[in-house]
Amino acid sequence: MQMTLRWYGSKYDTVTLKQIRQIPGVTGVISTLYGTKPGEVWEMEDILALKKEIEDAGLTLAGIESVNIHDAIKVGTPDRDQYIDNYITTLERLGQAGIHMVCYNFMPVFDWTRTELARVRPDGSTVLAYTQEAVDALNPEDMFASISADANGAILPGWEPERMARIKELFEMYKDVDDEKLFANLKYFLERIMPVCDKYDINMAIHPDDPAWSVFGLPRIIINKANILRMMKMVDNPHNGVTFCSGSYGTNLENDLPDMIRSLKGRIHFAHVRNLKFNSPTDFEESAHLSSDGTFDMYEIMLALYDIGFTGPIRPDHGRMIWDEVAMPGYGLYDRALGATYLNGLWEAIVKTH
Ligand code: DNO
Repeated sequence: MQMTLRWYGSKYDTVTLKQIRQIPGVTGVISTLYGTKPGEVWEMEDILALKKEIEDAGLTLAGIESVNIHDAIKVGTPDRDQYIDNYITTLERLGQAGIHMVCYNFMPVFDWTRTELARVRPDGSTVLAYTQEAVDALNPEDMFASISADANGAILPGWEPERMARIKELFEMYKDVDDEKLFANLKYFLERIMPVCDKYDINMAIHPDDPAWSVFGLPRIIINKANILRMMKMVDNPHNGVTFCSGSYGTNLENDLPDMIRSLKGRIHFAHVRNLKFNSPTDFEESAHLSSDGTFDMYEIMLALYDIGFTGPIRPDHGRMIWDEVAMPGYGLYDRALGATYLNGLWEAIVKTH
């Protein structure tokens, strides 16, 4: 595996490439052209400039998170082919630039959802948190207002203001889309992009829905082992793979994370590894990565990745805000650096004892 950190680009991120380069064992970053909108074709010169900036800092660009999917593709409207063509052009250019892993998600309207961005933990750190009760008490517009008010001035991925300004329209678009329709639209999209992925050896890595259940009545399909195996079979190509995100699948305590990992051998192209602490099955907060700080056994998760021969990029996921850092919630330097170091430590021990 290759240890990486997510980096939003020098225009958007409070963390620098120089800082990332100094975290022991982190050799790459996962990045994106953060200023692009879903549906746009990425310019080759922008892709190459991003890659060069990262390589000049002594790191590699280990993959893209995310090339986002336009709603026309998820809803399956008549203009979807145009947006899929654009996506294919972007993939071609990424392939030509030597980039072989692309993370994306197929969540309607919202990307990941949290109800608090700065819940205070007993040690004084602040973390992202979720309670179903809070979601049930809010309408989607209010949810956006409270999220953006807490974001330390950052634009959160999936919560871009121009997108949220269209929230009513977006809900309207999805009103006839149920789980089956969403599966069918995902299949259609994957079948169209697989030839370009085969040609350039691009591993597509779908990110799970977070939390792993329906929010605000919207369909959500990338939530559990049965659905993900269905997705793997419906387009049975090794380039059709997943981002195994422990913190997203783990929101549903019925998901057995090590077992899911073992069932996805050969199809996990990217790993997000983080821990959650549950206060009740519908109230959780993002703890430190350490097993004893949360609910998951991080050793078992890393062992399962080792057992399936995982070689792709991995990253510590959201970190806590500690040591008075001010950064995009979940994406500060300090706690993610601790997370990377801890995961590297677990990995070293597993490698030496197996
Ligand atoms: C949240 C992230 C997600 C993820 C996308 C992938 O912090 O894990 O925004 O990047 O869902 O497309």
